[in-house]
Amino acid sequence: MAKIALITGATSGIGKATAKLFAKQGFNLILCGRRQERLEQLRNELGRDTDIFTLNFDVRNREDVFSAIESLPKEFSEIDILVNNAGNAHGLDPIDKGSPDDWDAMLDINVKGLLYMSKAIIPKMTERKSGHIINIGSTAGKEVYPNGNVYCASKHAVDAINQGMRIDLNAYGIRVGAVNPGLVETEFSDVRFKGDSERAANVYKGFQPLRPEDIADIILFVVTRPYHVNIADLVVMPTAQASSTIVNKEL
Ligand code: NDP
Ligand code: 8X3
Repeated sequence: MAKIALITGATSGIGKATAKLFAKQGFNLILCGRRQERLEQLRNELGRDTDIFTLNFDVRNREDVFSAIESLPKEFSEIDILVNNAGNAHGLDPIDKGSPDDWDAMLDINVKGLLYMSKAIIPKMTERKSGHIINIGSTAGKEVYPNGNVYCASKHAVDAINQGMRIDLNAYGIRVGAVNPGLVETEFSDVRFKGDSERAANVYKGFQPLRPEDIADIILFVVTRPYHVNIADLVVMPTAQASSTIVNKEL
């Protein structure tokens, strides 16, 4: 029987590339995001290869998260793989100049949204003693860079939650691991810089960043290992990147 994977943030970037790759591999998919038009496009496109169910909700809204998961039809209700990917950065300001609205957004989406999704889905995994959770962290969850303060804090929280989940779900045989990318060219910087596309494009200028498909490949690798192999924590950067602040533009 085909495995069922739920991907948050499937309407763009890493989540979308993962949805496309998973569909090709025959996973049945529950695709989540707020942009309904994009969800419909994906359902039409990927529905040719596999069974797709879409859910439109904001991960910040706890009630909406739970009712979305409860609304799943029976054939999609036993989720084998949860890819906790929805997330973003808002702003890149020193701590004294940062906007509390930006801080709320990052902590509510990247941390609390991930927790709500996990809380809504894990009980059925523990009941079945089966499941695999992939948390999308970041190099920003491994080191802090100038002006990254709260985004880095949110991804450090994902790092801690990933470890905590692995410990607490170990008794149930549920696999938990994180994939932590460096610079990937997606809509990430457009969102961070609030639609300033020139500033966003500059982030990836002068070197070859990762593509969302590179991360999708890695997520597929993680979920297709034999059951006794759990990739617990994986960091991946463009070859040009050595750390959050060191990027070689001479390559
Ligand atoms: P994108 O902006 O391209 O995609 C973000 C996705 O998250 C979209 O599908 C968006 O869908 C969804 N999303 C955002 N906010 C919400 C919300 N409140 N509720 C529901 N869904 C939401 O960025 P990436 O693909 O780059 O980001 C994916 C993940 O990868 C994030 O967790 C990010 O932090 C992480 N990451 C990204 C890196 C990069 O350099 N790009 C590097 C390291 C980690 P919609 O707007 O339709 O809701
Ligand atoms: C995204 C990586 O360095 O652009 O998580 O903030 S970075």
